[in-house]
Amino acid sequence: MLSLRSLLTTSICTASLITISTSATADNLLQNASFEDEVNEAWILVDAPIKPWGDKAITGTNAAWIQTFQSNTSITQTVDVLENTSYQFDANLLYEARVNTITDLVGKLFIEWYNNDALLSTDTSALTTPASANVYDAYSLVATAPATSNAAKVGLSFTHSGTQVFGGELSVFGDDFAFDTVAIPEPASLALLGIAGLALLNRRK
Ligand SMILES: [Ca+2]
Repeated sequence: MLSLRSLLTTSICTASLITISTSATADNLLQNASFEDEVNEAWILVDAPIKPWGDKAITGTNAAWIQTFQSNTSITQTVDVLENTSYQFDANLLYEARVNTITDLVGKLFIEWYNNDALLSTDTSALTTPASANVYDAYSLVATAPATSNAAKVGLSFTHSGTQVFGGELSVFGDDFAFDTVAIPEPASLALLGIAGLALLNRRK
């Protein structure tokens, strides 16, 4: 049976997570985020064509077919950003069941921060092959735009040494990407929430 303290701690943690997850605004800065427009040029696609894969789309009929059996695939889009502002990149990815193993496959989400055309820094998050194939999983990367940045190249890539031949290898599908500002609670706010919880706990004793 849960003690009051552990129950309250759980509640506080849950409240914190809800605060974080709902603080993003509803604006998606990415164009053609669900890949429904096949000729939209917002995305730069390298061996990752947009196709009407009806059974692979989360919404609509199109998804990006990321041909990970090729040696170097990527999907990127460049958007305007504000310096010293935090952003969250979300990508929904479906890994097909592997027939042939791709050794040394390296996947990552990344955000490259630019001041005009000058690269300032890059944030990355490694993509690991999920336990279950043929179902979508959500992957996220949260990072803060450095000072003077005014643009971000947002996307993902898969690379490997390139020894596979076509047919039977792993592909990854992507749909419903998002990139938007996100408010990260400051440590002081979280501490206040914890103090409020402890005060409530003491009152209940
Ligand atoms: Ca779609």
